[in-house]
Amino acid sequence: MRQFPSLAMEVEGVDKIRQDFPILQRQINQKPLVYLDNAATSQKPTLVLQVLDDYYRCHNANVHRGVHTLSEEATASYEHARLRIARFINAASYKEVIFTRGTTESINLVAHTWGRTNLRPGDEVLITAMEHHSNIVPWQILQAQLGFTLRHISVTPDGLLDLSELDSLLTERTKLLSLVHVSNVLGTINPVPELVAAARRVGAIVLVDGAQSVPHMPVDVQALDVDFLAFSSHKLCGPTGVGVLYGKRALLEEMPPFLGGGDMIREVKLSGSQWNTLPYKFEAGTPAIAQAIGMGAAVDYLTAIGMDWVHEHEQQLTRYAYERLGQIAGLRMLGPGPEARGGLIAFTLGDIHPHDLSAALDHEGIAIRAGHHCAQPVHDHFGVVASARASFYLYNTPDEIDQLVVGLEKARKLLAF
Ligand code: 7TS
Repeated sequence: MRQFPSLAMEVEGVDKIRQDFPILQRQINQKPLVYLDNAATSQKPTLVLQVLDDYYRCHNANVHRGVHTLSEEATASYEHARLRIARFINAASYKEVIFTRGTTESINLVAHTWGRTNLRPGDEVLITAMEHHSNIVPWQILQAQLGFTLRHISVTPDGLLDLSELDSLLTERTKLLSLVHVSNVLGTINPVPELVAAARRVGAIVLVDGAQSVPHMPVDVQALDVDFLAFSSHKLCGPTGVGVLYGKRALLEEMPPFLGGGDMIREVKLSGSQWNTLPYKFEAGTPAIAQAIGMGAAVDYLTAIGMDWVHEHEQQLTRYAYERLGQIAGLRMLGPGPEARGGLIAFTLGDIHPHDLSAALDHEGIAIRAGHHCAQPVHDHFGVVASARASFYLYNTPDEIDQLVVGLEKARKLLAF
């Protein structure tokens, strides 16, 4: 097996980190790429690219089935990735880490298995008004079939969860509280420990959508005491097509399987089947093997940098961006001040359509996201159809924020007032 260059444990600064990401050398429209669309997907370091390449060149085989060297190597790498990811979120056991296609599939898995078994008319599922569609629609689909009640915690004008009505929303009828850790539009970091404590008092379980938190800050499932945590590889420097559902072992043991097929069974007879043990019970068919191994490498990379460092770096960038963007006439930021938010800022600029803004910035080599970011209800709440969003990661710099500000000023003069 080829050896990969070991990661420098000492972070000598963002310049060094930037060298790990080949795509950051690209020119877009004859300008150096300024990549500020990390909430949609992050870029990938050389380490992850090398691991993917090495897997396909040297070890490719199916997992958990072949009694031959390649299959054993592939299985060992796949399971080793699971172990490192379990450690990354401090799961009590690798059995609690299920590979899925990503956050969306993880939430759907819980809806289809735990939800279908445990929810009936009269029960309530509580979400929030700042959810990504992937934590709204699965519950709406299930609600139509099972007839439980879906309620939501509202959002204050500051972009925080309105906890003033929590006592009437979270009651003995509530079976599940399913909420986003960090909003992909408002950036709000929600008070998960406080909400878990409130849910415990009424006997509800808690699912946390960690799509925008796990890549950006230390997340410890045991310290948070969440029942389920969903997150995606592609937002944390890993490949697309894979993600994780963390679940507490006792809950996962009780849940029926999600998809049926190979690998998730212990024994199949034409008269009936028995399910495999955890985590395989929830992994039917050939999994995204290379991607899961790549995700393991991404987690190694982030661990070597240090998640505290990543979070602090983004906090500094966000404080700076908040101040700089606030100086642009007509620019309205959605969500709370920098002290309560993660590394992203969604905004509108006068009457300029966010798509036009994004296209104008692209001329300058700057990538942001424009649209409703798969979170229409929270945009409705703030009376806008769409927003532009700049989102940061470990390789972004204050200089890139300056370039964003210059680009926005230019766009403002070009497109409107
Ligand atoms: N939850 C949150 C909070 C998200 O931000 C996203 C993706 C998802 C769930 C779904 O993740 P997936 O990997 O299953 O697609 N958010 C975004 C975004 O803000 N722009 O593009 C994707």
